[in-house]
Amino acid sequence: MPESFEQMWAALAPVGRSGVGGGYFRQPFASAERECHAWFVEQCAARGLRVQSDGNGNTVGWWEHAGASGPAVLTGSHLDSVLDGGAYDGPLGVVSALAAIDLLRERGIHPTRPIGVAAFAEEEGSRFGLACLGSRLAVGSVSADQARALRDRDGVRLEDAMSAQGLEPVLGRSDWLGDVGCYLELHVEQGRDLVDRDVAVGLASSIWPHGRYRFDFDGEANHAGSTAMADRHDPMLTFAMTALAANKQARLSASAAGARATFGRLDVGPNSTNAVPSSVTAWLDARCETEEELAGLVAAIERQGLDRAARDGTTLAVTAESVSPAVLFDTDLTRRLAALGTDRPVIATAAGHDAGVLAVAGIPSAMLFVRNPTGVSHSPAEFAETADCLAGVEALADALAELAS
Ligand code: HGY
Ligand code: MN
Ligand code: MN
Ligand code: MN
Repeated sequence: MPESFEQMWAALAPVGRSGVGGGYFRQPFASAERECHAWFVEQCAARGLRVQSDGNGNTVGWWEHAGASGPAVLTGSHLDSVLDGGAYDGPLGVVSALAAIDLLRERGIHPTRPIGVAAFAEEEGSRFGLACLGSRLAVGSVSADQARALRDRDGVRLEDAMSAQGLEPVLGRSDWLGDVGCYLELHVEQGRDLVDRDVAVGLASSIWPHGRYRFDFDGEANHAGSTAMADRHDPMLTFAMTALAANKQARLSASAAGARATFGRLDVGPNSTNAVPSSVTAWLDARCETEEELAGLVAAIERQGLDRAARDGTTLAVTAESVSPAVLFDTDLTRRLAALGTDRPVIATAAGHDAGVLAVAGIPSAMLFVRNPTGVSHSPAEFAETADCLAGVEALADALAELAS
């Protein structure tokens, strides 16, 4: 008997918040306290969905009602998380998709098109550094060779991580996407638009362009005690001034919604208390409303970092590791879904999603957002009221009935 939304959530959410080893990846590419991937396969099987795992770590449960044919309607999201992330970002879309299929069946609706529920791999790029790795591999916007060059923080190759999880790595464009006519992703809102408008469900208009840039600061290791301040070439100082410059530069943005710049990850070599570091590697996450502004923001931060490095006698090298272009979701699809509800706002988001990858690859895509009372995300504090989650399931079921009948 398929579990209800509440039962599925009770099983999955605490696992998602458990924060294994300072982070919780919840996905085949990494060890997980409880294999959420295995949980997803169980839930698909409990519903008689045909489970398909592609060679990129993605898994899809297909509901192919008797006689269903034609372009499939794909829904779902991701099960992986940022380090110590919340329970809703990703899993809410997967659990809601399974619950929406249950609701369609309860309503006696038999879709004439196949409906797929996807669990895309490594959407956060938490382990291999590339956002939406699974969906990018599936659509072919990241090549198998690029993926093979990826290493996690311990130097583990992607294919070895997949094999260790019992997945057959056959990296490259997934043929199953060819049968997909449109993709609809339900996601907890990562912001406060819906709560400020007092609305439970909304839609996405677009995703801001954004990227992840590796800043390598190199200096001169030395003794923390016997080295005079004037004699140091300290990469931590150059990093700190660059981080300050990034914050200032983002605040200077002329755009209404403002730019975003975050250094959230840092590696220090050799990471000793009593030694001036030899190197500092920092990762910048930058986001703007336009690609032109994003390029300008990153260039300005890099320039100020280089100027500071010249002053400190250190060096800086910047590498773009993951760049996501601006996304406009399918307006017809979004308009059809907006018409299924009342006063459903259509809002832009600065958070990236697999739906953005599929949209850029030419698959008509749309997103449903569920109200997040605080707007907080990428934090254990991320939350959504069950009533709003169930409103999201209703909205998703209505949308699937509209699109797959
Ligand atoms: O980082 C993001 O925007 C998304 O949560 N992957
Ligand atoms: Mn996220
Ligand atoms: Mn997400
Ligand atoms: Mn010593």
